[in-house]
Amino acid sequence: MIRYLLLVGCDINTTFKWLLEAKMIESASLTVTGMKCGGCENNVSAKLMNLGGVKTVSASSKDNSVKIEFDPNKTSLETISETIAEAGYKVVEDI
Ligand SMILES: [Cu+2]
Repeated sequence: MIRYLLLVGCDINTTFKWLLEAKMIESASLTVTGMKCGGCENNVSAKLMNLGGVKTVSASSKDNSVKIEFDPNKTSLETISETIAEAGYKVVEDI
């Protein structure tokens, strides 16, 4: 019985942590021009993944888009935009 309760407690804890983590992740889709090929996509992805707090990057030269999931406590959209610009691509502001 005690063992059972401990297991349940453990499960709740894990679920709670997962929910907390999911809540801290923000996703965004940026319009980025200047990427011409897979090399550009990899370049953008690698530079963004090097920033602490970026979880996933999906760059598409075809769609002119960079989709990201990041922890807003560790980085910001501003930093992400700057990093893309520094890599030589243009982030188009959504109006
Ligand atoms: Cu390229």
